[in-house]
Amino acid sequence: MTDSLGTMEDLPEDYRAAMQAAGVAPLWPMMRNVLPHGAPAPVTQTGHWTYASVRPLLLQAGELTPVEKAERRVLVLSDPGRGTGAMQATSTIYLGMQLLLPGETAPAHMHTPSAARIIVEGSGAFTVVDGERLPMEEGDLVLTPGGEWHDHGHDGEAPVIWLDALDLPLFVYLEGSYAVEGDLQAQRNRPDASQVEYLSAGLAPSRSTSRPRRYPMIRYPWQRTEAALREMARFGDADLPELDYVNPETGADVLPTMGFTAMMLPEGSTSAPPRRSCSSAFHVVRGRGRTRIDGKTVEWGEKDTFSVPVFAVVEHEADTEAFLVRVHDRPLQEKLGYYEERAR
Ligand code: GTQ
Repeated sequence: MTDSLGTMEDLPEDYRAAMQAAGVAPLWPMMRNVLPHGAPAPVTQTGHWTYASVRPLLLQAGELTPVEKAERRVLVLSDPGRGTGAMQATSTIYLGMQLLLPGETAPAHMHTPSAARIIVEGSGAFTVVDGERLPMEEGDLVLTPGGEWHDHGHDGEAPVIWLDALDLPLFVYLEGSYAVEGDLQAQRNRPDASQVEYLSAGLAPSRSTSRPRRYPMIRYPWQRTEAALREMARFGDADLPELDYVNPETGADVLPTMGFTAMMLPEGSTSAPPRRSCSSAFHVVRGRGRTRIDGKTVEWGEKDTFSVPVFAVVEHEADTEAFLVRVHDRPLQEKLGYYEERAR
């Protein structure tokens, strides 16, 4: 290992000009930028988007921009490390807060990136994914896997707001991001699969008579997630009740690149997870507390969202009983044979 690699300035002027003319560049002056020693050097910085600051702006967008002019009425949560306007919260995760007003429709489209929504406020809205009508109630996780048609509607009385998480930055990086517009979908006249085929954990439609879809369950009702976390807190062995959202047929993460993990922090509890190679964003479903992230403290409250760069040292502390959902890119990293955890 050498710490003193040659610089661009070490090289003669005419050689540098000749390299430029040939469309090449020397690796060694840039070597440590792309391969730093021992651990990555993330661009991502911790972001904290309080609901108190985002909600009024989103409601204002509802007055300023009709949904027909927006297709999706969304305020994007920009990574402070990349600056406001950055279409990403971490290297791979896009986050946006979306508003739908009563009676509005967000038209049908499909796109190559995958999306998932965590419902933040309101009731009466629904998403239709591949013909399946999915009610959106607070805390629910609703998937829109890449390539699946989806449109949003709202039969309720008050504004509905949800948090979108997409692997959009990754698809932009792959030069693979695009959408196709279509007509609103016909809705099958039946409840979504979480209410029928997959009503109970551990039970799946008989394999002898059914051929499961690639994404058999699209909606994960919060009520059940919270009930399961509470029972784990009561009887489980884990210090900290945590549940990964999984495909009920395969046990795999719900989407190819993004993972979702729900956690409960009992009142007064603290938690110090290992340093992880994946980037994360936390959404506070309920509760109040703080998280120290590489020494920086985020004081979070209900419906806030904050991000955590790769390999950060993280410590949670809950003032009240708290429920958080973590969005992360562990599934992607595992597929690359890379995911690691390190002791603090
Ligand atoms: O609801 O389909 O935040 O297509 C960004 C792109 C939401 C959506 C976003 C989208 C959507």
